[in-house]
Amino acid sequence: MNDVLRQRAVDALTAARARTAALTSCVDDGELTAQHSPLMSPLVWDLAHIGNQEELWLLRNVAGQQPIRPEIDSVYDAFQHPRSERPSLDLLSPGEARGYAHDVRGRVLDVLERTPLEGRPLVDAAFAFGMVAQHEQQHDETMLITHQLRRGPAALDAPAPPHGTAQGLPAEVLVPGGPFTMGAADEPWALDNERPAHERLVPAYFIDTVPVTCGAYTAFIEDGGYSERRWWAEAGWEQIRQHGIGAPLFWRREGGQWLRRRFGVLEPVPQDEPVLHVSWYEADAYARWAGRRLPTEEEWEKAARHDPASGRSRRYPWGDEDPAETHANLGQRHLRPAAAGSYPEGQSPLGVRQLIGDVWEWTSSDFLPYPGFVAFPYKEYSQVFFGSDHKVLRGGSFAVDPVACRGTFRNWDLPVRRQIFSGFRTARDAG
Ligand code: AVJ
Ligand code: FE
Repeated sequence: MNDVLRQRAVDALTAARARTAALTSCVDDGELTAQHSPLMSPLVWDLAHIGNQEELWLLRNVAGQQPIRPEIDSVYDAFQHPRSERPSLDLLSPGEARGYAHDVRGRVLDVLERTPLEGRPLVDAAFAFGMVAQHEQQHDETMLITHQLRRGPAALDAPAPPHGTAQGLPAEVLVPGGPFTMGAADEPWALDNERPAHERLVPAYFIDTVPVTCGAYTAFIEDGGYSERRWWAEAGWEQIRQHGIGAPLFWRREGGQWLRRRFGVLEPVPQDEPVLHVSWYEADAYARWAGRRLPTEEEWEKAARHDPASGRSRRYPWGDEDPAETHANLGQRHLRPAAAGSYPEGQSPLGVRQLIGDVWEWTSSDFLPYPGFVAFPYKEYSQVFFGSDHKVLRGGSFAVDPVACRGTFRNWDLPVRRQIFSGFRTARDAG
């Protein structure tokens, strides 16, 4: 068992590092140190931050080692410096950052070799390695967002995802009222905010079978959705007025059609693809225009995990098996969401599709702790973000690795954010 846990940790860490290397080797050093948007860090900051967190969480905390370079800790502490200021810090050069992360990783693999992973408090050691792999994958998604914001010719490429269809599927699915188990129980790498598992009573509701598509969203735009005050939450209305927003980020109108810029390529907006790069306010306004609403976080999770036949909650919509390529669009295998209706093998027991992968889905819920929440390993991981500032996103995007995605996984962000790989689906009360 120890060997299985150890191998799983090695594999997850190795896969994350391969992705980090790919994202930071396809552009030159000038582009690694440049700031492509004030919303993002220079790529070289993420690279060294990945190494620094790994050093803190595994070498210092788990193994009790002394700091390798204590003078750099504050530079890579996300709480000390907002992203917009990071280019002006005394950052490690790309070569130094790579060398540092590589050095940390070598020592981590030595520690992993020597650390028993089973049993209390050793389960926590196994978790710590999983958490570090997830952290690196989360920053890989962050770096992919930076790539999307970057100007200039494409630096990344990937094959197109499978092209399914929503034709013939019902527009919405009825989820019957009743209790379900929310949150993670036997999920070894679940983060603190996904715990503990607890029962929720959820009244019956309808939820969209597939995420809202670019085509459907275009109908909202062309119906004057962005110029009608009544669809918008107050702060959302202010944001679109102040910044002159009239379409999802990266869209532009040219020659009578909608185009979008995607990783350096300008292309017609695909009508049947889930809409991407919308803020919570845009999702909320669309839902109101459509006579619907965003699902709550518990409605989203019940649609994704509840098995009405057995009454138990699954790890994923399709069952308990880890994600396979036929289940979901995850792991940056593709650089876009798949058409709505794709991945029939990944659907939930009630037939809801694409809950996992493709686009992060905004929910109506604030990011709050579950009853019985305990911060672990630090309150800076989740707890400091709880409250009404952040909205919860669920399900993961095409850019999320399977190790950092499950039916219980909770992401959060500010409702104005739209550079993230965010989309949504809508819901309504039943009865
Ligand atoms: C869970 C994606 C909101 O990027 O701020 C990375 C993940 N936490 N480093 C973020 C995270 C610490 C986090 N999100
Ligand atoms: Fe981080």
